[in-house]
Amino acid sequence: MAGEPQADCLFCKIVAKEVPATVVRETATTLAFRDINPQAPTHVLVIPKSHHPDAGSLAAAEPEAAADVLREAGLVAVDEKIADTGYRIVFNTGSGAGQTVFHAHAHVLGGRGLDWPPG
Ligand code: D5M
Repeated sequence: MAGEPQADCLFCKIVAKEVPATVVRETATTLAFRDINPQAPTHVLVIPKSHHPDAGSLAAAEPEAAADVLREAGLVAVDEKIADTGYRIVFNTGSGAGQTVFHAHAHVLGGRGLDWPPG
């Protein structure tokens, strides 16, 4: 069923505390933790606690949870003091776009200059 935890999903295991993560924010519907392979001085992932394979699927099934993820991404930027200098929220969607974990997640990146277009 859409949204239910998946036994083979790394981020569901992080939500369940079966895999450790450096958590920076948590709400009833979301978890924010530091990326294990940071691409910028601040690199935090914000995920819904419910399982959806990508951002579009999340928004279609649970629009309020998708909004929660976006709000939390903005609050991470405030906490990390990158809100004023500029930051990026990225949802890689599909393996061709670099998605490797198929549980919806926002990358919050900042603390350095960010080129456009991204690679
Ligand atoms: O992003 C998936 C991201 O997940 C990628 O930047 C590495 C990160 N990752 C993978 N395993 C972990 C653990 N265990 N903790 C924290 N971060 C992790 P994608 O957009 O799917 O490529």
